[in-house]
Amino acid sequence: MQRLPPNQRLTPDFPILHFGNVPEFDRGTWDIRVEGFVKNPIKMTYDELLSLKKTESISDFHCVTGWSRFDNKWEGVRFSAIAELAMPKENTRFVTIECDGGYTTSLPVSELMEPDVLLAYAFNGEPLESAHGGPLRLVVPKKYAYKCAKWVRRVVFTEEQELGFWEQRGYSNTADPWKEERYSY
Ligand SMILES: Nc1nc2c(c(=O)[nH]1)N[C@H]1C(S)=C(S)[C@@H](COP(=O)(O)O)O[C@H]1N2
Ligand SMILES: [Mo]
Repeated sequence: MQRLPPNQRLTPDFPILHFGNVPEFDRGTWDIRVEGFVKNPIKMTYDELLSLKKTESISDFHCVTGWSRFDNKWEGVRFSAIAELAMPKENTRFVTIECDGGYTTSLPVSELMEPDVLLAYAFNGEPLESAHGGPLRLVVPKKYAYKCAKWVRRVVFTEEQELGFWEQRGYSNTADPWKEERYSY
C-alpha cells in the first residue's frame, strides 16, 4: 500500500503551523478538563496527567495544505484511557476539543477510541515543544492534522457534533487523507 496519501508530498522537516499565538504554559496552574456528557467529570493537573499509563505511538502526520511527515514518535495518554476515567454517558457520540487560544476541533467518539489516538505530551523522548502543541496535543494519525489540536485544555463529550474552527471555515469534517477529504464542498 502507498504510504503517502494522494497529492501529499513528504517533508523531512517539521513545519509549525497554527492560527494565533503560542500560549504560555505554567505547570503550576495548568489543568485539563474532561466533561460534558460524562458520568465522572475530570480535572487533572499536568503532574496527574503524567502519572497515568504512558503509551508510545509512531505515526505519520498529514497537513491538509499538502505536506506529510513520517515516523513521528509521540508519547502520552491514549484517548481511550481518558474516556475510561470520565465514563461517557450512553448517548455520547462526539467530542469537542477546546484549546488555549480558542482553537477547536471535533471527532466521533468511535474514531478517538482507536489505539493510535493519543493526548501527547512528549515527542521523540522530549517534553512536547510549545510550538508543536506542548504541553498537550491531540494526535489522530488517520485524519488531516487540523484534527490534531495543539494546547488542549478541555475535552467535551457531546450528543451532537459541534463543528471545529477549520470545519466551520470550509474544511472537511471527516478529514480522511486517504479519501482526500480536504474541503466540505
Ligand atoms: N490549537 C491549534 N491546534 C492546531 C492548529 C491551530 O491553528 N491551533 N492547526 C492545526 C493544523 S492545520 C496543523 S497542520 C497542525 C500543525 O502541527 P505542527 O505545528 O506541530 O506541525 O496543527 C493543528 N493543530
Ligand atoms: Mo494543517
